[in-house]
Amino acid sequence: MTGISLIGAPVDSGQRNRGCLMGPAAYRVARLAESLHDLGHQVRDLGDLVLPPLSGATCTNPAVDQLPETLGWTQVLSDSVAAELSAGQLPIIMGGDHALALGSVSGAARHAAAAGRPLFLLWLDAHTDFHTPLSTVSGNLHGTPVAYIAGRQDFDAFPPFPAPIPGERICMFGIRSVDPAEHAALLKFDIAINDMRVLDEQGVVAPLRAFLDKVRAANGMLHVSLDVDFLDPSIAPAVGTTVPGGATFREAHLVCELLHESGLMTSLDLVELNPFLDERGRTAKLMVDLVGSLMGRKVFDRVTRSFT
Ligand code: B3U
Ligand code: MN
Ligand code: MN
Repeated sequence: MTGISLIGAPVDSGQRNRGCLMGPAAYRVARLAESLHDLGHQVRDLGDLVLPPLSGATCTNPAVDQLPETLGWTQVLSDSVAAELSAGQLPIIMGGDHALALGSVSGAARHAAAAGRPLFLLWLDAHTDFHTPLSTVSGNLHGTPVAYIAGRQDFDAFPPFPAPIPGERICMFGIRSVDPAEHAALLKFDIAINDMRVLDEQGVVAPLRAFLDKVRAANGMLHVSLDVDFLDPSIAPAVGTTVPGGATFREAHLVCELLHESGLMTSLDLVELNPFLDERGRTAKLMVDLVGSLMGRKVFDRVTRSFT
């Protein structure tokens, strides 16, 4: 039994396809809390976070969109995630676009530093989200959290990231869209980038086990950030930035089941669900199912047969 805190984060400031702000409501309609409760967990829904009064912050890159809003979300998310972790809870952040990870991982990093434990990051995404506010071409800040978390420069408007996570503690899965500026910067970091080529050749088990072994050996905390576009758009259409060739239903469930068996995950983001783009709630339902696998549900009950 785990104490789970559901944190609604109606963040829509990290990109320009409006609709992610409906994500927390969609997770509630898809019965996320009830499904976790049915798995035997104690669940508290803390409701939705509220954007604090906005600053007048600006950025020298004129493309950057909605910086004050994203700064506000970063602050409230960081505080909320740090508080829940300190209370011994497992926070699940119901997004909201991926800009929310600027705050959620910052909160997890603050807590891990206070607890004297190293924080690891598992990034399940089609994208590396490794832009800085100065390198982004789209100006969409949902493309920047990993750069912030890894301690890259040029986040002047943001609070300094508490205890940046070294590249060796970051692992990505599902990658299939990387911009040239991100690519150049990633070469300077030792991040495990398991792109779709790696998954096609090796499957998810070996690379994921290798990463989880490192987390366990270091007695680390593990933040998992699950972007809907990690999944193939044919099974998860409700996302603004679909990229073909994503994780299948079985691959995604297997990742979640392995994570559950490891017992290592200490916080979780659910990001980029845009219910406005969904088909009869199927993406929201799939995400709820995946969280079920993450928290102990087996898709198939294994049947042991005896042939003697
Ligand atoms: N790298 C591109 C595209 C992108 C990043 N994250 C998402 N899309 N979801 C950018 O705009 O930074
Ligand atoms: Mn993302
Ligand atoms: Mn993405």
